Amino acid sequence: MSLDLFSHLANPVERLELAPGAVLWRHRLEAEAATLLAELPTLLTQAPLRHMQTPGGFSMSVAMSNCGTLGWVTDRKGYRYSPTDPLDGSAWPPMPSSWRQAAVDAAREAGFAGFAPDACLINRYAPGAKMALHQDKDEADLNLPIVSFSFGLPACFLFGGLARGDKAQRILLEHGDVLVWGGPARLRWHGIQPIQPGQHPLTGACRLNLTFRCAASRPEPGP
Ligand code: MD3
Ligand code: FE
Repeated sequence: MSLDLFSHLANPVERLELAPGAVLWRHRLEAEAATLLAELPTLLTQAPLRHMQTPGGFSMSVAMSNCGTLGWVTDRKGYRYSPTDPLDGSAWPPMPSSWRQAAVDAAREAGFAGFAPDACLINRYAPGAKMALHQDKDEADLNLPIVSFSFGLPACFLFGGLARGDKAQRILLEHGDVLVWGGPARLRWHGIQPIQPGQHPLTGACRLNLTFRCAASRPEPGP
């Protein structure tokens, strides 16, 4: 007879270099996930999830909100960062310090010391929701990295190249996974395939993704 003393522990954290500038840690936030996600209800009471309109007039299948001093928004006028929530003109709720710290730690370990996110986009995927292949280039300084946390239902992430038509790799993103994209990987095309139905003990029938960005340009150091 063998005694299982370890099955209650999180899966081991595995670090993968997907490409120059792109690091994936599988299961990195598993143990911390419940604590991090406990911040969500308050944030989403202040700034509810909503399906934004694309400039072309389509409703996004991913429901979104933001926290931090800037938030990513889209409507018929285009994609941009806004200091206020277009639903009511109020400031976005502050970024929880536990979220910021977890993102800053991951960025530093990926080689991006001094990452100072001012924006966190909250993406909620119900089954069937997807994100078409795109580049993230609405931020003022495209040399700065983006950090992403995945929670809940798994997703098939499409990781393309620097040209739209480059062949994309498929990468499974699971609960607690952390990605950092910077340097030569920062402008790679990427997307999320439709989420499959399922239930997760912490998120229920959805996937949550948090992306931490430095959206504003930072002043040059003075003389
Ligand atoms: C690769 N979100 O919000 S996160 C997005 O899972 C976005 O919700 C996806 O793409 C999601 O813009 C993917 C991983 C990610 C985030 C930013 C990137 C990958 C990236 C920026 C450049 C290259
Ligand atoms: Fe993106």
